[in-house]
Amino acid sequence: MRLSTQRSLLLAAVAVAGVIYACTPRAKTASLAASDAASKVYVPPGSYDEFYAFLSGGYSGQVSVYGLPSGRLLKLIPVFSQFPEDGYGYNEETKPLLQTTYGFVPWDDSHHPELSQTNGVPDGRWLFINANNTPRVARIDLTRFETDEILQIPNSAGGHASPFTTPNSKYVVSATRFSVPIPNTDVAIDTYKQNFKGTITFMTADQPGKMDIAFQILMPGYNYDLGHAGKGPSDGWFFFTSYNTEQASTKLEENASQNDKDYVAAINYKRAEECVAQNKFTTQTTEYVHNWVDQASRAAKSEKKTSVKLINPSQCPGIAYYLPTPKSPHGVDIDPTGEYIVAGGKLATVIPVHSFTKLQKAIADKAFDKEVDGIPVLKYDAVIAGEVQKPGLGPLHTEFDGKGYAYTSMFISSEVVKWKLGTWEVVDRIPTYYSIGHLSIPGGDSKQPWGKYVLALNKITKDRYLPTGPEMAQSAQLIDISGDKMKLLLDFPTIGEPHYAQALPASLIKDKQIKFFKLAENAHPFATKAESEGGITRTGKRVDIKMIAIRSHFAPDNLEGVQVGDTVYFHVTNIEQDWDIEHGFAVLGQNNSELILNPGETRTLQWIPKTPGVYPFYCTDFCSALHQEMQGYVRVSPAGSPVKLMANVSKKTQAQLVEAQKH
Ligand code: K7E
Ligand code: CUA
Repeated sequence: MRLSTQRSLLLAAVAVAGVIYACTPRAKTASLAASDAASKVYVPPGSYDEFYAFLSGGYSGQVSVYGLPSGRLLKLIPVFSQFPEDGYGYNEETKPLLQTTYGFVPWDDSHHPELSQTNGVPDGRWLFINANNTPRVARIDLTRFETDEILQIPNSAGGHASPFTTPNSKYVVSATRFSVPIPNTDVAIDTYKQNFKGTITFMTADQPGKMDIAFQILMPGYNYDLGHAGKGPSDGWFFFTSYNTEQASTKLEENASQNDKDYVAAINYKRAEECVAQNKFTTQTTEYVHNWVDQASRAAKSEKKTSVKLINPSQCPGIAYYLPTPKSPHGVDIDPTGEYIVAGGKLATVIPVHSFTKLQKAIADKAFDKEVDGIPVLKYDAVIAGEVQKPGLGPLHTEFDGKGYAYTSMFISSEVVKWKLGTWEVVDRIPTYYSIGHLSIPGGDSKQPWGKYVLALNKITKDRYLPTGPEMAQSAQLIDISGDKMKLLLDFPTIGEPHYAQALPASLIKDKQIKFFKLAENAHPFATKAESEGGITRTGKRVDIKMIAIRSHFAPDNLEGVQVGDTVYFHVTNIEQDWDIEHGFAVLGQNNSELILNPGETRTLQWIPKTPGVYPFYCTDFCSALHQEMQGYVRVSPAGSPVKLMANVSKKTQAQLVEAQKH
């Protein structure tokens, strides 16, 4: 088929698909009797779901946690975006997590949740997720469902191909979506071909609180899209899709869709480790930020880093190869055996599958077409294992069931297509509503998929739910893959755009949950462990208030001596030692969110009062029958007022405070 014909066919298909969405009210769950489907997703009250599913929040910057098969929303975990519901990114303890070299960045666009692995199987220790806009990778601890660490990625613009893991989570990776000048400098945009480069970054990830850039590989100035680690025989390799091999800097829609084939980059990272050990790299001065939570105080810290090891492939032969791949490939997914490398060419008419065995042979035989910037381009015929013919339109992402089948999402034809590894024949297809992006099978990108369900993560919801104005929540659909034929079971709305999701058996996580923080171990510098330890102190224009929260009061709860012009810090410690007993804190007129306090932890709210008066504060989390009594007052006087600092703590403490103030 001529290129232009193929392209207009695809565009026509897009248009037709659009018409279908607009006009046809879809039959309700055509594929399965409703009661049968309902019984398969019914989790009786008080019972637990079989799987935790972690859905990315896309442009909400968060992760949402759902139970499967019920589709119950269990939790929102804030990661890259401030979250007023629990004070994340607003309180003093978590603000440092959002520091970057661009300053405080309270938002991002997160696409790919990635569970940590042991021997190629998700292990339930951590969840990683990428920030697309200001390239970063975060670690979420799955004993607390909290963001613990965020590492910024220098020499990168658009951290999209991220944060895929190696089989023991020694590394997670990020490849830059946008090529830019490296280091980034002021050049004319039309010098793209000479001056713009890509990078692939390997980050060490197996030590909590110690993520760092292990090394970066300088790549040709293409767009890098997605990646996956090899496993089994291909362990030690990493695969990344690239598009815009045309190196266009304008109107990519047209200009980056010219070449019949773009590339999958095969990176031998064991070879990269050798080159690092042999000093075959350049130490580049650059700046990036590493943020992590100090577990003793539960307060985040932020540190600046100043250099990276940058490997140029021409310095380190054997580190990188290109596999020609039709056409503007998006996802690249490795089957559970580690032999097959499946690419989803957005504009391709087939699903190409490369063979790792053939790749090794092609390298040994030097079956190269040419070289780009020191990277050999292998011959397509020398590496291709097979092509899935007529799969549908717009293949994006593939996951595996561990029984020899692959499931590919088809964006344009809005369906999941099931096909057989090795014979490449399509064996089943099921429509999605509508425009599926990623799909997710529990463990479906790992060595041992748990199978059972595929979750379709759709871009457009249209007529599936009661309308809610011009914008509808995006949607996930749960499909049963336990039999020969896929069966649609359930639709549920998502938070933000659920690009990708990963799921694993609940049993790997649920019994490891921390229920409260031990007060005795709380090392926060302003922790208040008993009512008698509360108080108010002044250091110049800074006022620190230490306070406890317990059902159903704050202590102290009357405070005086604050003046206009002061910056006040309320350090509130929840001294409860029981599961799920939370308190909150908010003060009238604050330019901030509330605090939410887990049992045993201290959180700090900054407040800059602007006018004299008496300001109430209260508990925002309904904690007991006398929750409405859980309140207090802070008096604000004009600057220079003679009103003395006062906190109504026990007499002894107050006497000590007064004594301290005399000195
Ligand atoms: Cu396909 Cu960002 Cu992984 Cu969205 S990406 S769909
Ligand atoms: Cu404490 Cu409500």
